[in-house]
Amino acid sequence: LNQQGSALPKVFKPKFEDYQAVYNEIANRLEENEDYDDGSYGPVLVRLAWHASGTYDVNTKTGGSNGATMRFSPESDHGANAGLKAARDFLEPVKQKFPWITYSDLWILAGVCAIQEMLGPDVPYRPGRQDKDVSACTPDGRLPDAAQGQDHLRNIFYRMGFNDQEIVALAGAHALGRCHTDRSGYSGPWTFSPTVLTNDYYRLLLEEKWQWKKWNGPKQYEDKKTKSLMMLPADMALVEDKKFREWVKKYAADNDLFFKDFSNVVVKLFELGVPFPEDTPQWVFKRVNA
Ligand code: ZEM
Repeated sequence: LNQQGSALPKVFKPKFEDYQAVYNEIANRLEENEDYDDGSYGPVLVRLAWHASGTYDVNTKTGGSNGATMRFSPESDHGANAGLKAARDFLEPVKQKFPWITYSDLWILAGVCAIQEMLGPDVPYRPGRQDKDVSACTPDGRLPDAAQGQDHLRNIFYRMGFNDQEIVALAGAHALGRCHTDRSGYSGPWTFSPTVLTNDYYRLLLEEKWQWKKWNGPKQYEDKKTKSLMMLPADMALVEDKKFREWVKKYAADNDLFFKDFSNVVVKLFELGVPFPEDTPQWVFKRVNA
């Protein structure tokens, strides 16, 4: 019998180097398919980690990144998760190569890797998430609806345990990636460099003139000058609301402040509802390409 009182062989106890090897594997594959979007799987991996975590409810302590329940229907079929199969499928060979890592830890590690490799701040990481079964799937409607404004954002993010400053800092992730008509129905990127994390999202929100896009799709904004960038109604709420707007201005003016606050709030997001044992180490992974 081993320490757990089980007759099974003692489980492999991975260390920092083992997780760094997983990080390296992901980092080296981010740009393996130049035809995928803007040439990197980074943005969709960040979105997977966010949607795995953002289901958390502080009151019932359900949801969050501890479980990876988006592997299962119905959670995988929730409208908000449309398109995230691309990210889960990208990570499946990584799971096969490193079978000791849980999906829950892998998805968050991939988000951390993507942020760092896309030139974002260091994002400290702790391992220890456990996968749960289908019965732990969260109900639909816990993630934000892009068509709504500030009241909705506050309802959704306060439920996760965030404040106004943290909401604005988190939204800076929209410097990355794009909207897809076959996923959310919306179209286009927020910034001119969707595979590099900067504070451009805030600068563009404040500095560009935004107008309704004339098209048959859902209501979204386009920049008047180039008509090549987009904002969601929920993005625009950050400049319409006085309290949110103060933080947008701060982050637009100071990329270092944005990086510091973004790193802190993303660590908080990625750890929502995770019961780490007392002695869990926290690591910063070494970058591969950045
Ligand atoms: Zn997003 N997000 N998000 N987001 N998001 C999209 C894409 C991405 C909202 C939202 O409705 C949408 C956060 C917050 C919020 C990313 C990260 C984070 C898309 C487009 C929509 C509609 C999906 C598609 O069509 O593929 C709303 C309303 C939010 C409330 C504030 C937070 C917080 C994020 C991380 C910290 C990322 C990286 C993408 C780009 C994904 C990709 O595939 O390129």
